[in-house]
Amino acid sequence: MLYPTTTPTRALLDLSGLWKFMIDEEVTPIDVTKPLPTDEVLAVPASFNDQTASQKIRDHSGYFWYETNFDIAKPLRSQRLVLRFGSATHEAWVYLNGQEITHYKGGFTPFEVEINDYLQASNNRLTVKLSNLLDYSTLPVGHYSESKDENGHLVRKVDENFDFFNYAGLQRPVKIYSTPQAHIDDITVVPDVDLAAKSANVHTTIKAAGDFDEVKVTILDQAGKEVVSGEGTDEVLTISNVNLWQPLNAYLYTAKVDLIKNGDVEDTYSEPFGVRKIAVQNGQFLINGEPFYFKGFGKHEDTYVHGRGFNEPVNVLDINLMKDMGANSFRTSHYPYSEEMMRLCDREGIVVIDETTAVGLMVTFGFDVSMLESDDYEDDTWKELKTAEAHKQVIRELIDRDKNHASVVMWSIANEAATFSKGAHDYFKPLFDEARELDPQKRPCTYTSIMMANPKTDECIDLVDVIALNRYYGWYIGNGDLKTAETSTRDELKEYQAKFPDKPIMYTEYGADTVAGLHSKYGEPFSEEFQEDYYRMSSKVFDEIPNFVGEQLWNFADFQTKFGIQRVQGNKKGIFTRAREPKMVVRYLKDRWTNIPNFG
Ligand code: GCB
Repeated sequence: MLYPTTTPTRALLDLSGLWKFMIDEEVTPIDVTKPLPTDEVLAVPASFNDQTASQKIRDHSGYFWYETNFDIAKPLRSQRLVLRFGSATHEAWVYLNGQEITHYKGGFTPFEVEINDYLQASNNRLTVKLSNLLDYSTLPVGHYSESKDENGHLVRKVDENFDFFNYAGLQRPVKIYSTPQAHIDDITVVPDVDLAAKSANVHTTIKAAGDFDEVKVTILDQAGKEVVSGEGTDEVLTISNVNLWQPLNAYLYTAKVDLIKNGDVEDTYSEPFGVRKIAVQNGQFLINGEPFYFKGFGKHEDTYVHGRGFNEPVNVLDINLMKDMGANSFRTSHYPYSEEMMRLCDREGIVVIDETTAVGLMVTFGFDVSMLESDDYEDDTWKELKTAEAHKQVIRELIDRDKNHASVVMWSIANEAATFSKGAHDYFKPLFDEARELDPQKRPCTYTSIMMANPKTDECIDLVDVIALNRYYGWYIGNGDLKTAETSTRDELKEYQAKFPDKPIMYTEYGADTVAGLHSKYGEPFSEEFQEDYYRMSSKVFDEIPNFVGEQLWNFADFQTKFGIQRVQGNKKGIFTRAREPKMVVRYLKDRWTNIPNFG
């Protein structure tokens, strides 16, 4: 699926703006042949939750409705018209002028539908029913329950099995784009770099539909100058003296694809791409043949008022803050981020670990590692969860969407699943096989592992190319005791290193909740001093481990979560506040990271 843009043959309409909105009380059925019975309006794209003053709306679990009206200018109506949702969280039923035109489940990847057959000459009514329900068959995983209120009405409840607020709605842009009847459907670009010869063979595969005679592919350099061209839907084009896409020094080529009929260009689309080589070898993560060191973050799409909604100025600011600190990378914890963010990372040279929505795959939780070390340890996770189908689907959709991005260097198949529990290997093996099969660029794959999954207990380490650890010594374990934390961090990393000498190891989470402005001359937990001491301790150990290839801390910024006794209006492990004000530790990390080269 191509990202929707204008081209000389394609128009684009953006349906952003105010839409009608209502939650569904499930008392009176909604008649989709009539306008929605509500005067409430909300902005799209954004989560619905934080846009009203109503707690009932904010905390609603169940179904809810959006509606807008639009017109299509007459000259466009002879074109093929496609309605495209950047995402709809978590399930959507779409109606145009009272008819259901598509249904989609999976809250963080795009979907689209042709609308010509359902259009009216004017005042088209687009109605979307959504659900934010999650259960043991969905990703992310939620505990779902039902009860009755005092009037006997059904009350649905989702208890998130993860540590971020279950924001939902039309969180990403909704657009209509036109194409000619003969059109390009998809473009796959796989650069194969010969570093010694400074050249690249670029394999382009084009999917097209309709009536056309030929396909022409032209590769343009960053200045828009033609480098090489060829004909056919399956082509290898060679770029000599190639400019590589490098971390923080991006260079983007463009594959311009023309669909030709009787000598005329029927459809044209330009796909940006970077040329770079990723490999994992001898305990190192190589980008363009050199050992890369990840410096950066686990993040969230989470901002005031927008919730999880697309917020481009904040995306730009976040990348600028990262670059200012000498960071070079982040992980899209814990779901695919907007396509706009991925395109921004391509341009800025930010390295991305691209994660699926697989979070919460653990039905029992505790940090008692000793019981896991017995050979017959078993919990109910892999019996109770029915997520395999949803997991396959999100892997397929994520790779399909992000396959051409130079910024994406690794897939994260899951976050903190019960990989220590019997049945985990049988669950994950087919998913890793699927990802490796589907990715045309054959990137490395990993999952981020929870503390209970250690070198002794983790059943799935053979599946990963890079060992990615989420660790909280000194926070969740031995809170405040950084001396013991230092020993535990060192001992465990050394054990991994000894047991898996060929696998690179990195931290994909480590951090401490820190209340901005709270100071302690004793360096107590939650103070800004403790956060800095915690990171200084961690850094010291990282620098001792030879196969250690990176540090991505938790979290870039404070973010909203469900209520809980460990959460004071959300998770406070940000090194920036939710408003992107720096906490004290930013100065220390900036100093550290600007002195660690990206390579070496
Ligand atoms: C984790 C999770 C992350 C949480 C974090 C925390 O291990 O992966 O989603 O927010 O811990 O702060 O507890």
